[in-house]
Amino acid sequence: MNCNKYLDIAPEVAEALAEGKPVVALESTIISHGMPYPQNRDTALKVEEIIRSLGAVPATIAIIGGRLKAGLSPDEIDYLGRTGSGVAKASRRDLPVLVAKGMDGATTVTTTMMIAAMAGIRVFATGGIGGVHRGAEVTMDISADLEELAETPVMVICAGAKSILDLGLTLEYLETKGVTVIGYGTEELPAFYTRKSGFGVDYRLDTPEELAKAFHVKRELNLRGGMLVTNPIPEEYSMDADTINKAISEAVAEAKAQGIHGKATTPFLLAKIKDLTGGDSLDSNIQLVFNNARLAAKTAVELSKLEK
Ligand code: PSU
Ligand code: MN
Repeated sequence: MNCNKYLDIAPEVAEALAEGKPVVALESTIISHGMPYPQNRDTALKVEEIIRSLGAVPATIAIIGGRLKAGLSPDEIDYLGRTGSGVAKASRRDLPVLVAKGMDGATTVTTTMMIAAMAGIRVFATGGIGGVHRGAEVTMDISADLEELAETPVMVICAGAKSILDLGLTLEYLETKGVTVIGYGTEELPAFYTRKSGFGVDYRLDTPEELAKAFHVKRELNLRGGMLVTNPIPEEYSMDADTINKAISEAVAEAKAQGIHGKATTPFLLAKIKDLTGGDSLDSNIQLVFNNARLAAKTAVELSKLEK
């Protein structure tokens, strides 16, 4: 466990880390900007329950009153859910000012990885990551998440990336940066709402033990950076590819027409897709987060055996 004067580690999380017990980090932008209230709060609380039921300790991460928090109370989770996009979406570049001014921030994959690493947490479960946006060859819109994966030693377990992104360019970028992309039980990169994307991953691994071992070896080799595990949405919750791809194309066209750019792009697209698909995409989204939380908890349990 590490110390930093701006970091507050919740007592339950601090105790687990001190004893080498498994801990799973969770992000908060998915709560504030990724889902509507109250489903966002209920999902976040249920994810914590799932992680506990599998023998790990959850640490939901956010910035509250300028403090970097590893581990939130149910009230803090409710506050982020209720306030929604009224809370700043905090990426790496936002941290200094939010902390200096004592503000609140919802952490993206980037800042959740940063704060997890500061606390000594190695496994992180989320829904989807940011990546290279469609049209990035003109807009240069490339998520800071990819740089963080290249630098910060945290395993990120997600359901792949939505095709609001250019998945091919996202994989090229990760390859350049030396980030291993693993498919859990699959050779194909999952596309969040669907199990298939048409793009291959670097390696297929089939058990939490194998995931833990690969990450452990990476650490022992002193290789910097994280690892990306892509876990396909369970078949019964996956969406029809044509339906979702049509909604995504419409959302991307609408964002372009309205001149949406910068940090607003991803939340705009997520909200638009949810509107266009009714409740379906939200249900799928919730289920894939549960699925990732289960895999992350099992992997954290295996990793704690290797890193005792
Ligand atoms: N993709 C999703 N759901 C999300 C996000 C991305 O399917 O909630 C959020 C995550 O917090 C991710 C962030 O780190 O959006 C990426 O934002 P940007 O593209 O602005 O880097
Ligand atoms: Mn961006």
